[in-house]
Amino acid sequence: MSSSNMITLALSKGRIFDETLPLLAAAGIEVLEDPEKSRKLILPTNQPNVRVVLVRATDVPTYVEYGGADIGVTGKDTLIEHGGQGLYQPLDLRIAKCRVSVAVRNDFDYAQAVKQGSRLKVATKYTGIARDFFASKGVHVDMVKLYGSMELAPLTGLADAIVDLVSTGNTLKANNLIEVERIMDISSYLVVNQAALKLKQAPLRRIIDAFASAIPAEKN
Ligand code: PRT
Ligand code: MG
Repeated sequence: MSSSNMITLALSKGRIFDETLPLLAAAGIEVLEDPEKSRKLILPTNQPNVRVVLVRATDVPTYVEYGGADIGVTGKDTLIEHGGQGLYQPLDLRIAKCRVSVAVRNDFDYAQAVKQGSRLKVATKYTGIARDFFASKGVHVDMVKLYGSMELAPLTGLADAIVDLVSTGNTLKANNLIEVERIMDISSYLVVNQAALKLKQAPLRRIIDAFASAIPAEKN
């Protein structure tokens, strides 16, 4: 875990950073530099004992698991693929919401392709989620692991289907893809290093409680 009485918070740039700012504000924490303008990877805050480290979204659980950061904010998608071992997950922050879905080309016969006992070529960054989902349907999957731009795979013949995050659906639409199944709803979670939670209990509790009080209301 990060040293002595310093609290280190791991965030990724972009939507997670942006949507975590109001929660930090509720804890009286203000980040003193804009990650879009600064090249720094460690950002100071107005609290001398709290700092933010900027890591790739997929690396947040790893940083917190091994104590490179005491706490972090990460998507449930990333958490499931990581496995969540060694992480205390006290709060669903209800931010950065989206869903994991199956999408195909709009001229592809998905219903026919997923009949029991069939094979489907699936491209995704979410191989764990995709494997479990298709196994539960009895569909055999040839998995193609990708790290980005999943939408391209069905358009180039690399795969029949993709498993990817969908928010507005605009990216799928722009690429002539359709969402054929929703696998799960996603939001971001607060994750805490288990040793840090014991050794830095008071300052971490303060942050967890302040975040809890500032979680956006469920809109349904
Ligand atoms: O982008 P980079 O490769 O650096 O990393 P990353 O994609 O892992 O990070 P980032 O910041 O893009 O996403 C971090 C987390 O935000 C994800 O793990 C999700 O939990 C959450 N999130 C919420 C999203 C979206 N909404 C989202 N729409 N992450 C990605 N997207 C992408 C999606 O992959 C697709 O390409 O946006 C596109 C679809 O958006 P719509 O609105 O067109 O449907
Ligand atoms: Mg991204």
